[in-house]
Amino acid sequence: TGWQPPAEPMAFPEGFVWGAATSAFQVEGSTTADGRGQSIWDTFAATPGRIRDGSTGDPAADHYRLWESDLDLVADLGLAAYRFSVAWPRIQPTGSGDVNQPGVDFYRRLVDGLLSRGIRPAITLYHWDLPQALQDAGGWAVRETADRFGEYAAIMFEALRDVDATWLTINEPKTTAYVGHRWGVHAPGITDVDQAAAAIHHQLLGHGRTVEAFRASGAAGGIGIALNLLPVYPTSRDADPAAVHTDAVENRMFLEPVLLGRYPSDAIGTKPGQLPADAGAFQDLVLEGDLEVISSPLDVLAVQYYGVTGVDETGNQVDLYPTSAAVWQQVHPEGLYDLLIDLLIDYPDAPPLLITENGIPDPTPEGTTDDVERLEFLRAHLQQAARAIGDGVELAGYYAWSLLDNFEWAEGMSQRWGLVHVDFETQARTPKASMDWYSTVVRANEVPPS
Ligand code: GBH
Repeated sequence: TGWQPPAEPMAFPEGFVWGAATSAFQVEGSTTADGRGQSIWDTFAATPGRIRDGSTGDPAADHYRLWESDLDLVADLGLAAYRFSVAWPRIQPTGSGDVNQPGVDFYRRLVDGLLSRGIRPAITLYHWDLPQALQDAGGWAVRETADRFGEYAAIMFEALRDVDATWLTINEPKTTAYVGHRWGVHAPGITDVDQAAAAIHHQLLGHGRTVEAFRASGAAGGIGIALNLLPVYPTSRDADPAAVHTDAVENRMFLEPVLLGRYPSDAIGTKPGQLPADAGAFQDLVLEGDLEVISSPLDVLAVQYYGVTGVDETGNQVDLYPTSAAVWQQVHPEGLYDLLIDLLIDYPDAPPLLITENGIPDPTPEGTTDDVERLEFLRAHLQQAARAIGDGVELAGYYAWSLLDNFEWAEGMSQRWGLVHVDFETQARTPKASMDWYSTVVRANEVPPS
């Protein structure tokens, strides 16, 4: 619409961090190797009807066994950074107590392999694979899980305390709360809005405790949280109030406690767009001192951007822009600019930003290596990122989602998000056209015009 990209390449600041991302359950496979315990996603994937194509976390992209050649690939592609997650059940098979040393050793090898190739690690501590034993004890709906998370995180800080890494506490607490506990489409498959609300607070509390554990550990590097944010556009004047409430539920419910030390007053209630949970019960979960812990200062705010939503006057989310092969993804590159600028205005004291996920699936389940749509998606979004930097946004880096085709949660292996194609029969890796293009962007530190 309004803004047109320049005819010349758009340069990024010196030192801008270019990477690609994965997560443990989505790529590793080997779900029973070396003492790994069971996670809620193992349970969920084993439940008939939960995963579209019936696939499980085994072998996924077999990365637990192929990690070394995968790191060679990352290096060959010229990426400066790689984001992965630690599978909590590899570290503590039942989510508490003794350390499973072979699990820690795997991530130590991975990190050393990155460092020896000159690649910066970004390490997510929780990307949805909760130990099943903790779910059996109530999962994120209970407060104890926040304590357990802090303890697990401390194990990892100790094990990797010498590493200059970007640590991320929790990946998308919103998704775990809403998709996992309200809609039941993700593990643990619960459909209870009050448990969803409780899961928000307990994840954020776990996040805060983990930040405290990080400071106490004296580990190198920095720490943040990865929030998936969703710019909300009202479809008419009459839709304005509902859009404000939707923004509270989708964005401010997470941004405000983490950055400002308070929950928004308009997220929970019975008005259009609000989270229809029990607001009183939610307040009862928030104990004295919790919000101080949750708002412990961060080194980075990680933003994951996939698209936007429209909201009508009844509070329903409606399509304003064309969707990708993922029905929930309304593709609108300018939404990334809007989001970054809104963060700059609304949270002037926020730490520097990092985009830790952005991407699009292949148009068909079989996938393609001639992925022009993805290439153009990346180009358009990187142009908007460069534009936002030019307008004052402090953006430290960008990680494409995803390095590899992988296990796409409820969609199983039938939705491919990789910049590298994976043949799931042979586990052969083939960079797609988008990856070849992205490599040139990374090496030049600028995004060319189309
Ligand atoms: C990210 O979530 C995840 O961090 C990553 O692991 C994932 O592979 C990637 O996106 C691609 O999906 O089925 O209608 O209930 C992005 C946010 C939240 C979008 C859950 C899909 C499910 C919608 N996602 N949502 S629905």
